[in-house]
Amino acid sequence: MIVRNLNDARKGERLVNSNGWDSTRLLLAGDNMGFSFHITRIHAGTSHEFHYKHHFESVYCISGNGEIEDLATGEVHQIEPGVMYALNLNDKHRLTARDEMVMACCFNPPVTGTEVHREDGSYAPAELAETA
Ligand code: 9YT
Repeated sequence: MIVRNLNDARKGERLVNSNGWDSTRLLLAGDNMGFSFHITRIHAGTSHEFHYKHHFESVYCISGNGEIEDLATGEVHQIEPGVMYALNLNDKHRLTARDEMVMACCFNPPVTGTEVHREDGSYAPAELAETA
């Protein structure tokens, strides 16, 4: 069994800081669960274009609110606590936070811990990523 505390994880390398958001990777590829599990904070007033071409991601909003735009269709969905979205089509999207949003995210295949967004908004495919 694996048991990890978010506040402890935020004190070490599991906390990845980026421009306008951070992500604490509570489960990574090295845990051999078949998915990774992260708690992400999207900072208030920021907007991000992401395109996980090589991963499926599901995201559950714990707190805060904002919106997600499907960049293929232009459809906009409001995100608030209790709402989940799943990028089952590797959907290219724009995520905008009105206030700080705290989200629980799962990635399949799991991220290894080293990923940052590439210029096209994706993370590298699992076979190119380092193993955590
Ligand atoms: C919700 C979202 O896509 N945030 C960007 C970071 C990503 N979820 C991650 O690496 O945790």
